[in-house]
Amino acid sequence: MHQDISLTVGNFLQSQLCKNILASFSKVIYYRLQRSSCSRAVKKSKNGSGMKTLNVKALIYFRHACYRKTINLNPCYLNLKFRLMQNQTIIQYFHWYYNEEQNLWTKVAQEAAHLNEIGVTGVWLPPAYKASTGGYSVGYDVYDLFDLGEFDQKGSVNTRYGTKQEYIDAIKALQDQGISALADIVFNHKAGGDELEKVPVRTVNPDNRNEFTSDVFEIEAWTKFTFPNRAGKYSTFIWDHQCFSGVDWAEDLKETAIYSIQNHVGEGFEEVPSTELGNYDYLMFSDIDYRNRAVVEELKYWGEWLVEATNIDGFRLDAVKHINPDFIKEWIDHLEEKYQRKFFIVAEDWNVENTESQEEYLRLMEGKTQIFDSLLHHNFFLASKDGNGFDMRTIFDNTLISISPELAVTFVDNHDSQPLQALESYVEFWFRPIAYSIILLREQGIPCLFFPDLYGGIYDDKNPEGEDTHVDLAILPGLEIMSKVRANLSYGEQRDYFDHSNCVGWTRGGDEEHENSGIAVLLSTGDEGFKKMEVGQNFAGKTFIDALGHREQEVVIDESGWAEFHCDAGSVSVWILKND
Ligand SMILES: [Ca+2]
Ligand SMILES: [Ca+2]
Repeated sequence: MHQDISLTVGNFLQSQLCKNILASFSKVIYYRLQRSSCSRAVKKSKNGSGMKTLNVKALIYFRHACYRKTINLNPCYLNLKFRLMQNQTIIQYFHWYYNEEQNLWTKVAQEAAHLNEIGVTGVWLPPAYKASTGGYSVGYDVYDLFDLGEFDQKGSVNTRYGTKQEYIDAIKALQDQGISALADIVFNHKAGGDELEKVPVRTVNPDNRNEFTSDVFEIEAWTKFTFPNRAGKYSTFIWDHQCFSGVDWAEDLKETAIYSIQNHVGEGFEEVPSTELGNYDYLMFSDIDYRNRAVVEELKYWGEWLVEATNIDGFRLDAVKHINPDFIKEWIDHLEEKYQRKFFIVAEDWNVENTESQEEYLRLMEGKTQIFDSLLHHNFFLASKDGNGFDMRTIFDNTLISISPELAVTFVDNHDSQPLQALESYVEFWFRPIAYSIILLREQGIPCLFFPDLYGGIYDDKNPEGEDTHVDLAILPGLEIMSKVRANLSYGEQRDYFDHSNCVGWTRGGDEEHENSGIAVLLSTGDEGFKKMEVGQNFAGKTFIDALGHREQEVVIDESGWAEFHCDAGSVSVWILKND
């Protein structure tokens, strides 16, 4: 694995190997490369020497050339060695109502080999630290970031998902399968303070948080966090009202309002990406104030602690539109600098209106994070409701993937959009295979599967009208097949046939590195469909079959590389080379 090769950096940048790495490397790095002096060499490498063997030494040369730094070998690169040639696929490994008997950390460890088998390369795990509602919490009401299920706080040692050791074991089990583990990071707020403090506040207009509606007065608020049962282990930092920019509950007055905390770093809210409601710094609980340098330093230290305690590979950042973006950048830079490695980072910047705010966030972040494409999810939702009334030629209109495919993480649904949750906009079942074919089998974007589509989910909760409601999310047929097709066959030139309002398709021409690669996808939101599409002349005379098994016929590619492909009504067919 450590054998030397006689490639200079210059030779390396000209090689096919370099091109292959770029094709499947973190898209963030590619984004940065496009702006660097390497870009010309990289473009030229398309006509390179055709090397096929990957090795670690070459990767180090490569990184050295990109960053002009000495880079130490670490397990991250070893993982890459096996991952370079494969499309990336993430799974959100939980949903709001995860209620299986087995705790989640144990389940994911047990499932790691299966996830690898179906082509998953990254697993987004839910918030792992103790929340204010202890063992019941989904995890977003974070109480103590240093308690990963280790201390008897908030009613239990374990979190809803297990203990610290089970979390560490789960991450290790994933990494043993070459899968990256992503931690869910909640930096907007803290909940469940240990002690009351007298806090000087001013109320603001809830619809325009820039507008004060009172003079300064004192309330009693739960803004002091001392973590008595952790007793200073890992960190002695005590949080108080100097660390927060707002709260919404006055204990002494028993009153809810948006209280802007008047602390030593400022009297109003921080500037954050979202200007909804005038200023959307305040979302819930005790809102963290990043103008306080002690807070910034504590959370940078916590990041180091987390990386070293868990060996995590990357992060999903919660609610970034409510958080000071300078802090996020500083935090990422700090960890990448300290550990001399890239973390895979995807930010939640929920928006279903327009691309402008997401473009603005990418600009602010300078390409340091990927973003979930909530706009594409929204289009899926609308299309699933409209049936054949939706013009599938417009499915990518007003989406992140259409303007910044390198940085888009695509998904069909998540824990907020699932039935009975806050942003409920669940894509209807009939359309889900179509939506998954679009995120899994095209070149653009890194797709994120949703746990219930793979495992199902059965739960009860109140609907918005307050009525008891039973939900049964079925396992999605064909999802594992499409995920495997993505991992193994969906490579090469993409040809698009988005030329009909209900029936659209595309092909991938295959490449040399992936045996039998090359596919054709045809979907219809209306009647049974057919379309002539080109897969490439190298397939002339070859037979294709529907991997999903909806269509029983075989399709033979003509001598010019074209064929007529078919799909059922309201369905998708994924055509792959028939194995003789
Ligand atoms: Ca905030
Ligand atoms: Ca804040």
